[in-house]
Amino acid sequence: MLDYYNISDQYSEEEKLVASTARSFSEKYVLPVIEKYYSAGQFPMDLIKIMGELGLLAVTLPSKYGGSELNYVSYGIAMQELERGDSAIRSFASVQNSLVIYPILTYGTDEQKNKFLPKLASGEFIGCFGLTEPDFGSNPGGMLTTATKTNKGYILNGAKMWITNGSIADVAVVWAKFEGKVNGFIVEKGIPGFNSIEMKGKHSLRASVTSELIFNDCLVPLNNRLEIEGLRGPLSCLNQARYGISWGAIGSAIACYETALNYAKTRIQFGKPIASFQIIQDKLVWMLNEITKAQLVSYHLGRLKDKKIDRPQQTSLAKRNNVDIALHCARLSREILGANGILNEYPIMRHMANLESVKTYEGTHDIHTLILGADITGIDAFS
Ligand code: TGC
Ligand code: FAD
Repeated sequence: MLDYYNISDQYSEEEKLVASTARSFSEKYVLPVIEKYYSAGQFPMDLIKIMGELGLLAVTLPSKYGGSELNYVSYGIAMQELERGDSAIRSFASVQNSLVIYPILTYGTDEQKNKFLPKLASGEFIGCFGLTEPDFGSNPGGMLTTATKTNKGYILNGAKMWITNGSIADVAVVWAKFEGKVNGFIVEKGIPGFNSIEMKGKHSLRASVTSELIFNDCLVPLNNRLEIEGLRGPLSCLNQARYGISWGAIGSAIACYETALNYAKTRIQFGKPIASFQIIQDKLVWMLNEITKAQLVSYHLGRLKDKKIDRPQQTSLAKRNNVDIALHCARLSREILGANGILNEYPIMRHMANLESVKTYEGTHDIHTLILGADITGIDAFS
């Protein structure tokens, strides 16, 4: 796999093992079937248990809760390999690792941790994360979903939209306003007043389940509230997921680059392989250049995270840059394949379409521009 600066030589033995485990998983279980699931608009449910057994759903979770207890570089490496298969597989793992296990581990009570974490780690339970609403995407602080407290529990009312894994989830981490402040609640499948509907008609992330969650006087037990208040709760989870996405996007970019390179070396036009033409080489070198830079950014960010000296804005830079270059790699690769580039015989259009979602979710490209702009100028341009 593309590693022009031999970054993987810097990996520990444990990190190398994660790379080979996740790579073989993608090659053995994802690549042979993904086009079929993508076309059908379905998630390959039978892969969940295997990911759980391989430790890919709870990479950094302590082993006492059934996790792999590895570092953030390992988590990133795993996300890169999964997304080389498909963004939907990485999305599933991102949500489980960063958006469901992380908040329960970080803000949950011992009872919540013991009840939910082992089953989430093994894949017996599927999780989802409900922050976005129909009218509040980039600006989650405006959310309308509310929680009110009664003797019996918290009553949730409102709706969440675009929720990955929503209608297949056993456990939803849902953010709602309680007494005017954003709070997190663990909502279990099947409780009265909680419904989910799968969203159809996506041209992107077709192998991922995306759903609407509806709360209609939904009674959540008193002990299912997380111990965190304010928007920093959900945003702290996003820091973890955005970091993983920065690695994942490199996986998509590499899949496109390698397809284009192999194609260019064998496709003959004007009596020569198209790889011999300078314009084709320029496109390939642009990809090599940007993928290598992206790998260095994510690898170094992982080391910062492992030392706990990272800043959220550094994650914004990595997510923003890496998804953007990955999308551009997909477009250049598609051009190199000419008409063949649009066929599902090759993975390029699938990655290109997926990356359009990845560019939007977890903070759009432009929102990350504003986060970085505010950081360097001291001036907040959001409103
Ligand atoms: P702002 O006033 O800047 O901040 C509110 C409070 O939050 C704190 N904060 C953070 N804390 C931790 N990590 C971060 N990255 C943080 N950014 C801000 C901040 O210090 C403040 O704390 P406090 O204690 O003073 O109250 O917030 P704002 O209302 O101006 O909004 C700006 C913001 C940051 C929300 C916006 O820039 C943003 O990030 N919007 C994007 C929303 C988003 O990313 N949604 C993602 C939904 S989940 C998803 O997409 C999953 S896809 C899953 C998959 O399939 O992979
Ligand atoms: P909007 O916020 O309406 O933005 C529209 C456009 O306006 C964008 O280009 C944006 O950059 C721009 N814009 C907005 N505000 C500003 C500003 N202040 N200055 C300049 N430009 C601005 N959410 C979850 O909670 N959980 C999930 O699991 C989840 N999974 C998802 C899966 C998929 C496939 C997709 C597509 C989305 C998912 N999301 C999820 C939602 C995602 O996080 C939101 O789509 C994203 O945060 C953007 O919100 P929006 O789509 O409402 O766009």
